[in-house]
Parts: sequence; C-alpha cells; structure tokens
Amino acid sequence: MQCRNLYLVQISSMEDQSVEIVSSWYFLPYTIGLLWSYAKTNPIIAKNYTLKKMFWRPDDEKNIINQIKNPDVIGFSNYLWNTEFHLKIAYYIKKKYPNCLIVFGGPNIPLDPHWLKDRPFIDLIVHQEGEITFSEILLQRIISNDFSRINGISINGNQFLRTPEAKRIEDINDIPSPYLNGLFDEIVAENPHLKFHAVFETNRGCPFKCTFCDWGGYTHQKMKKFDLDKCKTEINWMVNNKIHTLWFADSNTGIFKGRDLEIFNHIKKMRLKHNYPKIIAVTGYSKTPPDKNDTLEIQKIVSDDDSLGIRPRIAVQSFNKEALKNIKRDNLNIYNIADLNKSQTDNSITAEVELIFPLPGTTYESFINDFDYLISHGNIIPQIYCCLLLPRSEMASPAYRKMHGVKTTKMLFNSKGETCEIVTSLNSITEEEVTQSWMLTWVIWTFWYSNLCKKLIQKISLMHDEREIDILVKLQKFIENDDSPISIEYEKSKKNLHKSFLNYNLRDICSTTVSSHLFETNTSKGHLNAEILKKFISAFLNEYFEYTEFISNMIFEDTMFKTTTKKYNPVLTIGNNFSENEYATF
Ligand code: B12
Ligand code: SF4
Repeated sequence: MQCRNLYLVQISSMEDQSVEIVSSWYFLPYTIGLLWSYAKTNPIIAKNYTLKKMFWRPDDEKNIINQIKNPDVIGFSNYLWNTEFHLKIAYYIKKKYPNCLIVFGGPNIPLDPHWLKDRPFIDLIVHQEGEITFSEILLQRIISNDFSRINGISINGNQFLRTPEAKRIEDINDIPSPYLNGLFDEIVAENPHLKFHAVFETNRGCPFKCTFCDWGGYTHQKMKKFDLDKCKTEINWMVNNKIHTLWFADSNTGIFKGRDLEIFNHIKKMRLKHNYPKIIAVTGYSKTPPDKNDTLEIQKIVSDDDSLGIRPRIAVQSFNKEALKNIKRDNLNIYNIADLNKSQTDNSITAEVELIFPLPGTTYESFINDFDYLISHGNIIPQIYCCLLLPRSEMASPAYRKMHGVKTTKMLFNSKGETCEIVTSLNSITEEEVTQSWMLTWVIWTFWYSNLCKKLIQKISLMHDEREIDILVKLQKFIENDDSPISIEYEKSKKNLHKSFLNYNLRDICSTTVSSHLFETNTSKGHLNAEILKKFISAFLNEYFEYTEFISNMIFEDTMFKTTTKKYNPVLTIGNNFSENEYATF
C-alpha cells in the first residue's frame, strides 16, 4: 500500500510591535503540531499517511513550493500574519497538483461564503476546533472525496456546502502534546542558533464574549482544562529545550485560583534553576473579581523578575462606559485600580494598560479623558491598539457594523503583504476625529512619555490650572500650524497613519524615528539637538502665554534643561527607567 503524502503549513509570526520579535525568533508550529499529534493516534491514519514536512519558517514561497512533492493533502493554519502567503502557496500547488486536497483552517478565515467561492483552489475550510475534524477529513479521504457528512466545514466547488456546527472536543486531554511526543525535537535540534517561542495552552475557551474578539472561536464557551501534570511537563520540555519565550494562549490567566498560581510557581522554579524561559508572556488576565482569581499574585511573579522585562498588562480596552457596554465588557472586573495602585506603591510595578481605539461609543472627548486619567497615573503606561476587525468576531458581522456605523479601511498588516481591516470611523466618532486622536498620541509619546516636556507641562498645568492633557492638545494644534522639523515629522506620520497596521504603533515610531530625528543633528548622531527643540518650545510658550514674554521666558529658563548635549537613548524614554540626572528634561 502506498502512503499518502501529508504536508502542513503554519508560517511563524515575524513582526510584532508588542514583543519586538527580531529576525532570529520563531514560533514552533504548535497548531499544526496538535493536528498531526491527534490524527496519528488513529491507526488507520498513521498507516495511510506520512507527514512529509511541516513548514513553519518564513521563506521564499518558491522554496516552499519546490519542497512539496506529490502531496495528497496539505493543511494550512491561518492567522493574520500568514494568510496571504499561504494563499499564494495553495494557488500554485493546486495548479501543479490538481488532485491534492487543500484544507484551510484557523481564526483568520472569514465566515462569508464568498471568500471561499472566490478561491477555488481551496477545497475545504475547517471552522473552529480542528483536531477531530481534520482527522475525519483524512479518514474520509481514504474512502472517497465526499466530505458532506463531516460537521464544522465548508466544502468548495459547484456543490458549495456549509455543514452543521461541529461539537467541541469533549476531553481536550485526548490531544497528545506536540512538545512531549517528540514532534518538534528535530526542528529544535536542527536550529540551535534560533530563539524559539512556544505557545502554551493550559486551558481552552473563554466565558466572555467581547465583540471585537475571536478567541480561536471559543468565546462565550466553557473553559476546558489540560491536565496540570501535562502542563508542568510541557514547561519542563520548554526549559530543557531552551525555549526563549513562553506564550500563554489562555484567555483568562489566573482564573483557576490555586491551579494557575501553581503553574506560574513551577515556571518560576524552573527558571531560577535553568534560566529558561527568558520571557513569560501572558496574553490575557482573568476578568473575574480579584478575590476570586490569582491575577495579582501572578502579575507579581511576572514582574518581580526584572530580567523578564515584562510588565503586567491590564486589558482595559476603554474607560468609556458606553464603549464598554457596546463591546460587552461593562460587567467584567478587568482591573481594580485600587489594587493596582496598591501593588504599585508596595512593589513599584509599572503596569501596561491596553486600550483599543476607536470602539463603538468612543468619542473624541472620551479619548481625551482616557488620556487625562492615564497621564495622571505615573506608573501606568498605555498600549494603544487600533481596532482590528477580526473576521469571525461579532464586530465584523453585518448587523453589528450597521448598528454602530463601523467604517473600515483595508490596509497592509505587515511588510510581507498580509492585509487587515481596521476601524477608521463609527457613529460616535468621525474619521477626522479618529486621526486627530491618534495624532494626539503622537504628541503625548513624543513630549510626555519621553519625559521631554513633562516637567514643563506639569508646571504650566499648575500655574494655569489647566489639565495637562489640554495643554498637550494645544501643543498639537501648535505643531499643526508650525513648520519646524517637528511638524514635518508629525505630518509624515499623519499622512501614513491609515496606510498600514504598523503605522499605528506611534509609541515606537515616536521613540525611534522622531526622537532620533530630533536628537541626531547638530553635533554627532545621538546627541540632543537643543537648538531645534529650544526654538520650538519657546515659540509654543510664547503663543501659549499670548506673547507675554516675561512669563514664558521665566518658565522656559526654570524648566529648561541646563546641559544641551547630553546623550539621548530613545529606548530609555518610555516609562520610569528614565534617569532625570542623566537626561535633559524640560
Ligand atoms: C499566541 C498568540 C499570538 C502570538 C503568535 C503566535 C504564533 N504562533 O505565531 C503573538 C503573541 C506574537 C500574537 C500576536 C498577535 N495576535 Co495573537 N494570539 C495568540 C493566541 C493567544 C494563541 C494562538 C494559538 O496558538 N492558539 C492555539 C491553537 C491550537 O488554537 P487555534 O489557533 O484556535 O487553532 C485551532 C482551530 O482554529 C483550528 N485550526 C487552526 N489552524 C488550522 C488548520 C487546519 C488545516 C485545520 C484543519 C484546523 C485549524 O484547529 C486548531 C486546534 O483546535 C490567540 C488566541 C487563542 N487562544 O487562540 C491569539 C490570536 C491568534 N491573535 C490574534 C491577534 C489579533 C494578534 C495581534 C494582531 C494582536 C495585535 N493587535 O497586535 C498580534 C499580531 C502578531 C503579528 N504582528 O504578527 C487573534 C487572531 C485573529 C486572526 N484573525 O488571525 C487571536 C485569535 C486572538 C483574538 N484576539 O481573537 N498572537
Ligand atoms: S477579549 Fe478576552 S475576555 Fe473578551 S472574549 Fe476575548 S478572550 Fe474572552
């Protein structure tokens, strides 16, 4: 009997603004690893199929296509960061091998049947959980190409069909771990120079139903736990295999009180002994009341170890009650600011607060008020995400779009040609206001969180009894009417804003591009160009104080840095790492 050739493709995410993934960092292909680990437990599949190769490393598509020989089935696992690339490979493979069965799955596949109909080279789409369904497909393929009795899939072609929803896997512990069954051993052994990242699932599902989210299709679903022993053994595998970053895939880390803390304590213990993983990254903390979860204790473990370089993240998304209601998060205990503040004073933890902008209900004023709150809390650093419309989220549904006037723009997601859909206006906020708000964050990152003009603005705020945020708004208006190098950089960012997902990362853009521009000229590179800044700030002060030269000069002299050519390191500008003795502060 001839074995059928199976190939699986899940190209790693390479560019991530939040984790600064560099070119030598790669994710092990966990999802396709699970699909095959589960499938090969079936003796018929094991006997009839050979897994020829798993593709995980970003590469030239031709190199990948050339390595695929006589495929019987190819499975592609699709996320925002790899779908367009996968489509290209699938297109060419279908041309070369028309009888090969092309199966697509993963969270980035839209529910709209036209998406599949427009891509005739894809044979099947698996919606939601894939392990059982993929095995059913492989089994059915041996008998015939009639997949119509398999639930949870869409079948392409003349007889286009969407079959009924599949049931979720009863016991997720039936799925063998691709870390523990040796599936990744070769990849790790053959690439000792790479820093691997690993996705770590301790449970599946999320009881909440935030409208912007699609937690692998398991939102508003029962949470199912992987055995604790299996979780600990996976951690040991990651440590022994020098996995650089361990990524929790859990929706609500800390929700299983006792158990989740035990998992983190185990990581901590292993890390102390073996110095791996270097980074523990949590994607979402529990949204249950703080006394019912382990979140604070876990955040402390994650933040205690400075070398991990990770701050606790609090996914607030918005402080606006209307927006929270519209995204179905108004009754969640996302954070307890009192606890957070307490932990900050006790432990000097700097927390990152995640916001999504804009959300239905957000207004220009409410965005400004959110920032008023943020900048008045020194130990909170915002992380502002643009509002991505995830294809299977409630927010992407026609009804929701209609109700909230969701207007979007399709744009580049990364430099590899992947695309995404971003919200650019809503009933509650116009596109102009959205742009204006983003550009206000440009001003805030450049002048406030960089500490460049923080003291100056605080002083003016005290003198004039005006909110710091309102002074920053005035500074923005001033920049817009000015023609200094600062305004030129501002206009550049504004022009490019809605062209690519990466352009919303104004935090990094401001701390690198703008800062290096501001600081590089005049003397040697990396030195503060005091003249540009001085001229700009004094012009702003003059306007602010309505040309009462005496006052503006006085403030300028008082808060102005004394030395003009101190070395400037943009990396240190964000947060509290800043040493005021060493750097210029206005
Ligand atoms: C780890 C993770 C990451 C990692 C990258 C992981 C990687 N492998 O490269 C990091 C931290 C880098 C990351 C970043 C981002 N992520 Co992320 N991330 C996750 C997370 C937490 C886990 C993914 C995972 O491996 N899950 C475990 C697998 C087993 O589950 P699954 O993906 O659902 O797969 C099952 C089914 O979909 C199906 N299936 C999947 N593929 C296939 C293929 C076939 C052939 C078949 C049959 C079935 C099948 O079967 C699988 C097993 O049951 C998910 C949330 C979640 N828990 O799923 C978000 C998630 C994937 N991320 C998401 C988003 C939006 C992002 C960001 C854009 C966030 C942001 N605003 O910056 C960034 C972008 C990164 C970048 N620039 O490239 C969205 C993705 C939506 C989408 N359409 O792709 C998710 C779903 C979270 C959400 N908010 O809804 N992410
Ligand atoms: S954002 Fe978090 S809490 Fe909300 S549905 Fe998604 S995973 Fe669940």
